[in-house]
Amino acid sequence: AFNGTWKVDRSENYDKFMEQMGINLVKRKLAAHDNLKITLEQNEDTFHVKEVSTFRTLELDFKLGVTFQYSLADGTELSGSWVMEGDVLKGSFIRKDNGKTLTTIRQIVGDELVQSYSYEGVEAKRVFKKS
Ligand code: MYR
Repeated sequence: AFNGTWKVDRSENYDKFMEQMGINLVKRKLAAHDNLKITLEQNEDTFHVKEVSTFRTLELDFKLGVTFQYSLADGTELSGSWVMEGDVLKGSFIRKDNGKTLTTIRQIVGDELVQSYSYEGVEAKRVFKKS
């Protein structure tokens, strides 16, 4: 269900979320128009991810339940994993610089992919359409 290429359509509270993450105004303004496109390809419990944005292009593989490293576009390093609960992908990642946890959920709602983020009491959402 997650397979395909997903292009960000809209975001909710993403600026506040990035602010809570400590990202400065200039970077937040750029990130608001990052044209993020995520391609997901699932094979049993392994996912191949291609991420394309105005910031960068990267590809990675992760296995459900297995910890991996991931860097945000600003260089902030995270370590964590995704698990599948029913039809929902749940991610829990720890920031290496301060030990704080960022959680995120991916789910299909109608014909959209909704990714929710939570960090230190602030939540945000980005909604992607299949392209
Ligand atoms: C992936 O599945 O796409 C790779 C792992 C993603 C890790 C969690 C992503 C959190 C992104 C938060 C972006 C907000 C930046 C302030």
